[in-house]
Amino acid sequence: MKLRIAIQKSGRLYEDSIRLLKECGIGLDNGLNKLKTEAYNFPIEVFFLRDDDIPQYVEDGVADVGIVGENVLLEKQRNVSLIERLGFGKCRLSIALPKNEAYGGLQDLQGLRIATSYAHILSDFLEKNKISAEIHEISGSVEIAPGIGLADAICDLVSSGSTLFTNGLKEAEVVLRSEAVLVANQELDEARRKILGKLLFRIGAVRKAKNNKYILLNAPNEKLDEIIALIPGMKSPTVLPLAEAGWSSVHSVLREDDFWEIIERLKGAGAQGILVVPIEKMVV
Ligand code: PRT
Ligand code: ZN
Repeated sequence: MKLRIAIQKSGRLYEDSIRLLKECGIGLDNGLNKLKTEAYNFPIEVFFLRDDDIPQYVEDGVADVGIVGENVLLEKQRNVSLIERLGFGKCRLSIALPKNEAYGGLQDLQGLRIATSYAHILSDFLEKNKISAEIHEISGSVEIAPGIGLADAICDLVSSGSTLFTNGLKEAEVVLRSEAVLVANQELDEARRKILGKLLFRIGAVRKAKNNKYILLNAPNEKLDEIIALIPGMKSPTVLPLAEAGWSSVHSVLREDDFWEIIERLKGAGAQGILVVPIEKMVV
């Protein structure tokens, strides 16, 4: 019994999807242009598909789970379960206008022609905000639509914003914030559910590790209590005596977000030789 996972065949999610599986200790042969491959050390089979097709394949049970952008998931409106956000492929689906057009808020979208490949998401958004606009569904190169007179505005994915900029457009309204997500068929059998559970456990450990750093520092013994109080470790920090009398080495785990602020305070409290190292896997 194997869990069949669909990932993007090539494109923006391909590399991060493969990396995630590798970080989960799943060994795959590196063969591009394949339709599918099996892991040699985990009961999983990987299907390489176009991202647009993944929700349907998972709904139909051709694949059991899939990795796809939340934007695609919502647009395709398929009956699959969102299991986990994966933290990569981040972008936003935004409405953009020609840069010289004044924009004072949603009501300025009233009556516009908006070109998009995300007609469902956009129409839900407009309806929710009681805006009536005309949606022109087109499948690619949405950003050129205003320039060629096809539309007054667009609704498309943005990450750095440089595509909008080079096409003389400006971001006016964020419709959706998206990232890659793991989706699953709604009727997985017991055996596949078990494998999915194992995979999720590993994904959790990899993601937790990414959000945390291992910290080592030296502290004068008389400052130990103060320094330890600053570190919100997994449990309590490890404290080991140094060869030099009166000093200890403190080891613990820090959240990436708290990192700079705590480092400053540790230094202020007398910590020295602070080392911060990445963690590969973290199981708590
Ligand atoms: O061949 P296939 O159909 O599988 O791929 P695709 O061409 O449809 O998708 P692909 O590989 O472009 O994107 C896959 C997924 O990556 C998307 O569904 C999003 O979830 C996610 N993602 C993240 C993005 C972007 N960032 C992104 N910037 N998808 C597309 N873009 C495009 C956007 O459409 C625009 O043309 O990049 C341009 C804007 O980028 P900036 O950096 O100039 O703002
Ligand atoms: Zn696509």
